Amino acid sequence: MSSGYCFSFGPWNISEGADPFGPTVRPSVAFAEKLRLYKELGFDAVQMHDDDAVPEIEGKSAAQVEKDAAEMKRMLDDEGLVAEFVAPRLWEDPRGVDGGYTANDPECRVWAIDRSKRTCDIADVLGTKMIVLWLAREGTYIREAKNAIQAHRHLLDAINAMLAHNPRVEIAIEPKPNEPMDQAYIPSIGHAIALGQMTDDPARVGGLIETAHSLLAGLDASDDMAFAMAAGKLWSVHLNDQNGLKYDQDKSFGSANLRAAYNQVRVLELGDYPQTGRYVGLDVKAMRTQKADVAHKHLANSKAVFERLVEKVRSFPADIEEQCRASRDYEALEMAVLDHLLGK
Ligand code: GLO
Ligand code: MG
Repeated sequence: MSSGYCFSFGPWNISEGADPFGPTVRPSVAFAEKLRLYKELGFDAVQMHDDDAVPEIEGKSAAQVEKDAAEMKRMLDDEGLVAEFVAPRLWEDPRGVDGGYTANDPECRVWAIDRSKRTCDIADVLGTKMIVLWLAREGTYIREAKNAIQAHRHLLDAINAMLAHNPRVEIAIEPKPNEPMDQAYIPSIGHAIALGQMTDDPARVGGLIETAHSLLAGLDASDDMAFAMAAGKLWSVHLNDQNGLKYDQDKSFGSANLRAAYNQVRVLELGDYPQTGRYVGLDVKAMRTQKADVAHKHLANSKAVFERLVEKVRSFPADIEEQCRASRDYEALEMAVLDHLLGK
């Protein structure tokens, strides 16, 4: 049975396995080879950073950027793939060291906005409207480092500049409370949607919710998704999992907390997410221990778990839910959910 959902992942989800404590453990997989894997693993769309689409973007003129993006579009077409979104990768450039949009150095802020405008140009060429803003270094290690009120206004200026530069793009903010920063400025979907409402064109600003990011903020990812859906602002998801409050683990979907995964799928079903035409994105990492020839299993596994949970949600007895709610017997409802998940 087809679940009706369409899936995406990012090329960085097939990685060499480096971590802050050790070097790479697997050889690099060429970009073209990664693209070839998409369909094989059952995926239709590619999440992209601007410099995934146009490598070494910084040395290139606007015309060259568009030319290279057109070449990337041809590569995607040849594989029968589409770009889900493009995201400006500000956090790897030296000028983004103190955040790009919120850097104290005005020259860095100008650079960040210019680079983001190029990202919008690339999205046009790749045929997607969506820009994702993961605000990696837009925050502080110590509060005294920035004027936080001004910093939020700088974020608004940057988003407004992108909206004005390209009237077609829509911006999905991907909130995350910490890492790499001690404190990020837009730590939750509530902040993201509120910031969107403060922009010049609120209809063109929404959100992307990543499971691990909600958990790191001490929030429930399914309720975060519900909040965004109630506002018509859930424009993508990054499903994964997280074992407690530690570094951002990007574990396979459902691998740490199957019940929480079930509830994320349930809320997407309640909100008729497939009807919105939006993708179910995965943002998952292979374990560092994984050998090169099997370092993509986390993607297929996450998708398989998602699809099996769709079946679980769809086959949950609605009458039992209704009765338990009517009699306010949530112990019985909980047991019914556990029975269902355990296969009784
Ligand atoms: C990191 C983020 C990152 C973004 C990606 C797209 O914690 O989840 O993977 O999703 O860079 O902007
Ligand atoms: Mg993500």
